[in-house]
Amino acid sequence: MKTDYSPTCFSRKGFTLVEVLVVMAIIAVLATMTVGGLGYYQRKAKESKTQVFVASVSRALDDYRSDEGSYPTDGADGSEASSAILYESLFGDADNDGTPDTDATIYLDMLNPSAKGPALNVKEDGGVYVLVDGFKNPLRYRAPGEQNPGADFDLWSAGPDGETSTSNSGDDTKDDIDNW
Ligand SMILES: [Ca+2]
Ligand SMILES: [Ca+2]
Repeated sequence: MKTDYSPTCFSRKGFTLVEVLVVMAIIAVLATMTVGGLGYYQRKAKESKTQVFVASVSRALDDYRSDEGSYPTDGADGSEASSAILYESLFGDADNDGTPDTDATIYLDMLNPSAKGPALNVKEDGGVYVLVDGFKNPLRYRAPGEQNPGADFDLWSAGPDGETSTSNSGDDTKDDIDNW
């Protein structure tokens, strides 16, 4: 039997320009929503990771003080360089060569820059190992602390915008992730 595919069966041979434009507009809106949503969740994940890391580093600093009698203070001024102090103190790598020094205490195992897999929390920055947040920016450390009333140290991340201020004020600091 022969099926009839004559034009009278399918009176329309294609899409009109308007239909094509409408479909394209819908696809564009959906794509924008998907990409925007993805970016939002990626940022949230990095923020959470940073919060967890700041808490881990805080605990390690308390362990350091228990052993040493005080928090590391040399160079702990809240500048980007202060992130190297954290790495050197908590990974027992005072000469910052990527391996713990002889007889040094490691307070945070996860800081090993030569560990297998991507180094999530340590970055070599200009030949110096520093601790980085979920956005790959150096953590900031200041001891004695100025932000916590009676605090021993201030520890913070510049947050999603990657910008911060050692005075901890201004627009750059609104998204910072800190321990106070
Ligand atoms: Ca070393
Ligand atoms: Ca910020």
